[in-house]
Amino acid sequence: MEIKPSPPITNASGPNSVTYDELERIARSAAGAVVTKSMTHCPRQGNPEPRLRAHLDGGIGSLNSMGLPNLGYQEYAKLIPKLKGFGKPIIASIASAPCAHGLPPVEQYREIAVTIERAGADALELNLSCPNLEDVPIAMDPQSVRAVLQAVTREVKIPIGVKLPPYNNTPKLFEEIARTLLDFEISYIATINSEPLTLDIDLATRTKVIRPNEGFGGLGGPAVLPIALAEVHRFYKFFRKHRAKIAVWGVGGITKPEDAIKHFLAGASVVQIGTLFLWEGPTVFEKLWAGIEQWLAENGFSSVEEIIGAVREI
Ligand code: RRO
Repeated sequence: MEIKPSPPITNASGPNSVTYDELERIARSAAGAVVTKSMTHCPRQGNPEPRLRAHLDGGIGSLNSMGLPNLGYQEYAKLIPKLKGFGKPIIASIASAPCAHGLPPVEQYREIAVTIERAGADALELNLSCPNLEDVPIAMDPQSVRAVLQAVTREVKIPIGVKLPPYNNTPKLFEEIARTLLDFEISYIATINSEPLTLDIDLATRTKVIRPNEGFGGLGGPAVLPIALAEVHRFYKFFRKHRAKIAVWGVGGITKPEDAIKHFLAGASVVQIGTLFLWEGPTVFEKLWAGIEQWLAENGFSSVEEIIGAVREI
Protein backbone atom coordinates (compact mmCIF):
# COMPACT_ATOMS: atom_id res chain seq x y z
CA MET A 1 0.00 0.00 0.00
CA GLU A 2 1.25 3.42 -0.96
CA ILE A 3 0.63 6.95 0.20
CA LYS A 4 1.70 9.84 -1.99
CA PRO A 5 0.78 13.34 -0.78
CA SER A 6 0.06 15.87 -3.52
CA PRO A 7 1.82 18.24 -3.59
CA PRO A 8 4.69 16.16 -2.18
CA ILE A 9 5.22 18.39 0.84
CA THR A 10 3.82 17.97 4.35
CA ASN A 11 4.51 19.11 7.87
CA ALA A 12 6.94 17.02 9.90
CA SER A 13 5.37 15.35 12.90
CA GLY A 14 5.94 17.40 16.04
CA PRO A 15 5.78 21.17 15.66
CA ASN A 16 2.28 22.69 15.79
CA SER A 17 0.56 19.34 15.33
CA VAL A 18 -0.76 18.35 18.77
CA THR A 19 -4.24 19.88 19.11
CA TYR A 20 -7.27 19.76 16.83
CA ASP A 21 -6.92 23.48 16.04
CA GLU A 22 -3.28 23.06 15.02
CA LEU A 23 -4.11 20.07 12.85
CA GLU A 24 -7.03 21.91 11.23
CA ARG A 25 -4.68 24.75 10.29
CA ILE A 26 -2.45 22.25 8.48
CA ALA A 27 -5.51 20.70 6.83
CA ARG A 28 -6.53 24.15 5.52
CA SER A 29 -3.01 24.92 4.23
CA ALA A 30 -1.37 23.92 0.94
CA ALA A 31 0.31 20.90 2.55
CA GLY A 32 -0.27 17.61 0.69
CA ALA A 33 -1.19 15.76 3.89
CA VAL A 34 -1.61 16.33 7.62
CA VAL A 35 0.85 14.57 9.91
CA THR A 36 -0.05 14.46 13.61
CA LYS A 37 2.26 14.82 16.58
CA SER A 38 3.29 11.33 17.68
CA MET A 39 0.48 9.93 19.77
CA THR A 40 1.03 7.61 22.69
CA HIS A 41 -1.14 5.15 24.57
CA CYS A 42 -1.55 7.47 27.57
CA PRO A 43 -1.98 11.24 27.18
CA ARG A 44 1.23 13.07 28.12
CA GLN A 45 2.07 16.53 29.45
CA GLY A 46 5.63 16.18 28.18
CA ASN A 47 8.85 17.37 29.80
CA PRO A 48 9.24 20.37 32.12
CA GLU A 49 9.74 23.79 30.51
CA PRO A 50 11.73 25.42 29.06
CA ARG A 51 11.85 22.48 26.67
CA LEU A 52 12.08 24.22 23.30
CA ARG A 53 14.49 26.88 22.03
CA ALA A 54 12.88 27.67 18.70
CA HIS A 55 15.67 30.01 17.55
CA LEU A 56 19.27 29.09 18.23
CA ASP A 57 21.96 31.75 17.87
CA GLY A 58 22.87 32.49 14.28
CA GLY A 59 19.59 31.07 12.93
CA ILE A 60 21.10 27.57 12.75
CA GLY A 61 17.98 25.80 13.96
CA SER A 62 15.86 24.72 16.92
CA LEU A 63 16.58 22.56 19.95
CA ASN A 64 13.87 20.57 21.74
CA SER A 65 13.21 18.06 24.44
CA MET A 66 9.42 18.16 24.35
CA GLY A 67 9.00 14.66 25.78
CA LEU A 68 6.06 13.65 23.59
CA PRO A 69 3.30 15.96 24.83
CA ASN A 70 0.10 14.72 23.16
CA LEU A 71 -3.58 14.07 23.78
CA GLY A 72 -3.33 10.28 23.82
CA TYR A 73 -4.46 8.03 20.98
CA GLN A 74 -8.08 7.82 22.03
CA GLU A 75 -8.51 11.58 21.58
CA TYR A 76 -6.89 11.42 18.14
CA ALA A 77 -9.24 8.60 17.20
CA LYS A 78 -12.09 11.07 17.85
CA LEU A 79 -10.42 13.96 15.95
CA ILE A 80 -9.48 12.08 12.80
CA PRO A 81 -12.99 11.71 11.28
CA LYS A 82 -13.48 15.49 11.59
CA LEU A 83 -10.05 16.27 10.13
CA LYS A 84 -10.77 14.04 7.15
CA GLY A 85 -13.50 16.48 6.15
CA PHE A 86 -10.82 18.74 4.65
CA GLY A 87 -10.16 16.19 1.95
CA LYS A 88 -6.46 15.51 2.40
CA PRO A 89 -4.72 12.40 3.73
CA ILE A 90 -4.33 12.17 7.50
CA ILE A 91 -1.10 10.52 8.57
CA ALA A 92 -1.13 9.48 12.22
CA SER A 93 2.26 9.42 13.87
CA ILE A 94 2.54 6.80 16.63
CA ALA A 95 5.11 6.38 19.40
CA SER A 96 5.50 4.35 22.56
CA ALA A 97 6.40 5.76 25.96
CA PRO A 98 6.44 4.57 29.56
CA CYS A 99 2.93 4.58 30.97
CA ALA A 100 1.34 3.60 34.31
CA HIS A 101 -0.32 0.51 32.77
CA GLY A 102 3.08 -0.95 31.90
CA LEU A 103 1.99 -2.18 28.45
CA PRO A 104 5.12 -3.25 26.48
CA PRO A 105 6.12 -0.92 23.60
CA VAL A 106 5.22 -3.41 20.86
CA GLU A 107 1.73 -3.81 22.31
CA GLN A 108 1.34 -0.04 22.54
CA TYR A 109 2.16 0.36 18.83
CA ARG A 110 -0.18 -2.49 17.90
CA GLU A 111 -3.17 -1.26 19.89
CA ILE A 112 -2.81 2.34 18.76
CA ALA A 113 -2.36 1.29 15.13
CA VAL A 114 -5.50 -0.85 15.10
CA THR A 115 -7.66 1.84 16.73
CA ILE A 116 -6.33 4.63 14.54
CA GLU A 117 -6.84 2.66 11.32
CA ARG A 118 -10.44 2.08 12.40
CA ALA A 119 -10.80 5.82 13.07
CA GLY A 120 -10.10 6.45 9.38
CA ALA A 121 -6.44 7.51 9.23
CA ASP A 122 -5.02 7.23 5.71
CA ALA A 123 -1.56 6.11 6.84
CA LEU A 124 0.49 5.49 9.96
CA GLU A 125 3.93 6.93 10.57
CA LEU A 126 5.64 4.78 13.19
CA ASN A 127 7.97 7.05 15.11
CA LEU A 128 10.78 4.74 16.21
CA SER A 129 13.23 7.56 16.86
CA CYS A 130 12.15 9.98 19.59
CA PRO A 131 15.46 11.37 20.91
CA ASN A 132 14.04 12.65 24.19
CA LEU A 133 12.91 9.61 26.16
CA GLU A 134 15.06 7.80 28.69
CA ASP A 135 15.15 4.58 26.69
CA VAL A 136 17.34 4.19 23.63
CA PRO A 137 15.10 4.69 20.56
CA ILE A 138 13.68 1.50 19.04
CA ALA A 139 15.26 2.47 15.72
CA MET A 140 18.71 1.84 17.21
CA ASP A 141 17.96 -1.87 17.68
CA PRO A 142 17.15 -3.99 14.60
CA GLN A 143 15.37 -6.68 16.63
CA SER A 144 13.07 -4.15 18.24
CA VAL A 145 12.36 -2.59 14.84
CA ARG A 146 11.45 -6.05 13.55
CA ALA A 147 9.16 -6.73 16.51
CA VAL A 148 7.21 -3.48 16.07
CA LEU A 149 6.91 -3.87 12.30
CA GLN A 150 5.79 -7.48 12.64
CA ALA A 151 3.11 -6.57 15.17
CA VAL A 152 1.77 -3.62 13.19
CA THR A 153 1.99 -4.91 9.61
CA ARG A 154 0.16 -8.09 10.58
CA GLU A 155 -2.92 -6.19 11.69
CA VAL A 156 -3.09 -3.02 9.65
CA LYS A 157 -3.90 -2.56 5.97
CA ILE A 158 -3.33 1.18 5.49
CA PRO A 159 0.14 2.34 4.32
CA ILE A 160 2.85 2.42 6.93
CA GLY A 161 5.76 4.83 7.17
CA VAL A 162 8.67 4.62 9.59
CA LYS A 163 10.34 7.69 11.09
CA LEU A 164 14.06 7.12 11.52
CA PRO A 165 16.88 8.90 13.33
CA PRO A 166 20.14 9.92 11.66
CA TYR A 167 22.47 6.91 11.75
CA ASN A 168 25.45 9.18 11.20
CA ASN A 169 28.74 7.29 11.28
CA THR A 170 27.37 3.83 12.16
CA PRO A 171 27.38 2.07 8.77
CA LYS A 172 26.85 -1.40 10.22
CA LEU A 173 23.77 -0.35 12.16
CA PHE A 174 22.49 1.56 9.11
CA GLU A 175 22.82 -1.60 7.01
CA GLU A 176 21.13 -3.82 9.62
CA ILE A 177 18.19 -1.46 9.94
CA ALA A 178 17.86 -0.99 6.19
CA ARG A 179 17.90 -4.79 5.68
CA THR A 180 15.28 -5.25 8.38
CA LEU A 181 12.99 -2.79 6.60
CA LEU A 182 13.23 -4.83 3.38
CA ASP A 183 11.36 -7.69 5.10
CA PHE A 184 8.17 -5.67 5.52
CA GLU A 185 5.57 -4.06 3.34
CA ILE A 186 6.15 -0.45 4.27
CA SER A 187 5.25 2.50 2.09
CA TYR A 188 7.96 4.97 3.13
CA ILE A 189 10.63 5.92 5.58
CA ALA A 190 10.90 9.50 6.82
CA THR A 191 14.45 10.53 7.56
CA ILE A 192 15.67 12.28 9.69
CA ASN A 193 14.21 12.85 13.12
CA SER A 194 16.07 15.58 15.01
CA GLU A 195 19.79 15.07 15.60
CA PRO A 196 19.94 13.69 19.15
CA LEU A 197 22.20 14.65 22.05
CA THR A 198 22.80 18.25 21.13
CA LEU A 199 23.29 21.14 23.52
CA ASP A 200 23.29 24.93 23.43
CA ILE A 201 24.15 27.58 25.99
CA ASP A 202 22.66 31.03 26.56
CA LEU A 203 25.62 33.33 27.03
CA ALA A 204 23.62 36.13 28.66
CA THR A 205 22.65 33.85 31.55
CA ARG A 206 25.33 31.18 31.14
CA THR A 207 22.56 28.54 31.35
CA LYS A 208 21.66 25.67 29.12
CA VAL A 209 18.86 26.71 26.75
CA ILE A 210 16.48 23.88 27.75
CA ARG A 211 15.83 22.22 31.10
CA PRO A 212 15.03 18.49 30.57
CA ASN A 213 17.68 15.80 30.30
CA GLU A 214 20.44 18.10 31.57
CA GLY A 215 19.94 20.38 28.59
CA PHE A 216 20.46 17.77 25.88
CA GLY A 217 17.87 17.61 23.13
CA GLY A 218 17.16 17.14 19.43
CA LEU A 219 18.48 19.61 16.85
CA GLY A 220 16.41 20.56 13.80
CA GLY A 221 16.62 23.26 11.15
CA PRO A 222 19.29 24.51 8.73
CA ALA A 223 22.19 22.98 10.70
CA VAL A 224 20.98 19.44 9.95
CA LEU A 225 20.38 19.80 6.19
CA PRO A 226 23.60 18.02 5.12
CA ILE A 227 22.96 15.24 7.65
CA ALA A 228 19.44 14.73 6.32
CA LEU A 229 20.61 14.74 2.69
CA ALA A 230 23.17 12.03 3.47
CA GLU A 231 20.60 9.82 5.21
CA VAL A 232 18.04 10.31 2.41
CA HIS A 233 20.65 9.46 -0.20
CA ARG A 234 22.05 6.33 1.37
CA PHE A 235 18.58 4.89 2.07
CA TYR A 236 17.50 5.78 -1.47
CA LYS A 237 20.53 4.00 -2.93
CA PHE A 238 20.10 0.99 -0.64
CA PHE A 239 16.42 0.53 -1.56
CA ARG A 240 17.18 0.87 -5.27
CA LYS A 241 19.99 -1.66 -5.08
CA HIS A 242 17.64 -4.12 -3.42
CA ARG A 243 14.73 -3.26 -5.72
CA ALA A 244 12.58 -2.34 -2.75
CA LYS A 245 9.51 -0.20 -3.35
CA ILE A 246 10.03 1.85 -0.21
CA ALA A 247 9.85 5.59 -0.78
CA VAL A 248 12.18 7.93 1.06
CA TRP A 249 10.63 11.07 2.53
CA GLY A 250 13.17 13.78 3.28
CA VAL A 251 12.99 15.68 6.56
CA GLY A 252 15.59 18.05 7.89
CA GLY A 253 16.83 21.55 7.33
CA ILE A 254 14.46 22.75 4.62
CA THR A 255 13.95 26.53 4.89
CA LYS A 256 13.85 27.44 1.19
CA PRO A 257 12.76 25.80 -2.07
CA GLU A 258 16.37 25.04 -3.05
CA ASP A 259 16.78 22.91 0.10
CA ALA A 260 13.76 20.84 -0.90
CA ILE A 261 15.20 20.44 -4.42
CA LYS A 262 18.39 19.06 -2.85
CA HIS A 263 16.30 16.53 -0.91
CA PHE A 264 14.57 15.44 -4.15
CA LEU A 265 17.91 15.14 -5.98
CA ALA A 266 19.25 13.04 -3.08
CA GLY A 267 16.31 10.65 -3.48
CA ALA A 268 13.36 12.00 -1.52
CA SER A 269 9.98 11.72 -3.20
CA VAL A 270 8.19 13.77 -0.53
CA VAL A 271 9.57 16.42 1.82
CA GLN A 272 8.46 17.27 5.34
CA ILE A 273 8.92 20.63 7.04
CA GLY A 274 9.64 20.85 10.78
CA THR A 275 11.59 23.82 12.12
CA LEU A 276 10.50 26.26 9.39
CA PHE A 277 6.87 25.33 10.07
CA LEU A 278 7.55 25.96 13.77
CA TRP A 279 8.96 29.37 12.89
CA GLU A 280 6.47 30.57 10.29
CA GLY A 281 3.28 28.49 10.50
CA PRO A 282 1.10 26.98 7.76
CA THR A 283 1.84 29.49 4.99
CA VAL A 284 5.25 27.81 4.49
CA PHE A 285 3.80 25.00 2.38
CA GLU A 286 2.38 27.30 -0.28
CA LYS A 287 5.54 29.42 -0.40
CA LEU A 288 7.90 26.45 -0.63
CA TRP A 289 5.81 24.64 -3.21
CA ALA A 290 5.59 27.75 -5.42
CA GLY A 291 9.39 28.07 -5.24
CA ILE A 292 9.89 24.38 -6.02
CA GLU A 293 7.64 24.63 -9.09
CA GLN A 294 9.48 27.75 -10.21
CA TRP A 295 12.88 26.05 -9.86
CA LEU A 296 11.63 23.04 -11.84
CA ALA A 297 10.29 25.23 -14.65
CA GLU A 298 13.44 27.37 -14.80
CA ASN A 299 15.59 24.27 -15.06
CA GLY A 300 13.55 22.53 -17.75
CA PHE A 301 11.71 19.95 -15.65
CA SER A 302 7.97 19.42 -15.63
CA SER A 303 7.63 17.44 -12.40
CA VAL A 304 9.40 16.51 -9.19
CA GLU A 305 9.48 12.88 -10.38
CA GLU A 306 12.08 13.83 -13.02
CA ILE A 307 14.64 14.85 -10.39
CA ILE A 308 14.16 12.26 -7.67
CA GLY A 309 17.55 10.68 -7.02
CA ALA A 310 19.03 12.49 -10.02
CA VAL A 311 22.06 13.89 -8.19
CA ARG A 312 25.26 13.41 -10.23
CA GLU A 313 28.65 12.27 -9.00
CA ILE A 314 31.52 14.64 -9.72
O1 RRO B 1 8.37 15.05 21.69
C1 RRO B 1 9.60 15.08 21.50
O2 RRO B 1 10.42 15.36 22.40
C2 RRO B 1 10.18 14.76 20.19
C3 RRO B 1 9.84 13.63 19.48
BR1 RRO B 1 8.51 12.44 20.01
C4 RRO B 1 10.52 13.34 18.27
O3 RRO B 1 10.29 12.33 17.58
N1 RRO B 1 11.48 14.21 17.86
C5 RRO B 1 11.79 15.31 18.56
O4 RRO B 1 12.68 16.06 18.15
N2 RRO B 1 11.12 15.58 19.73
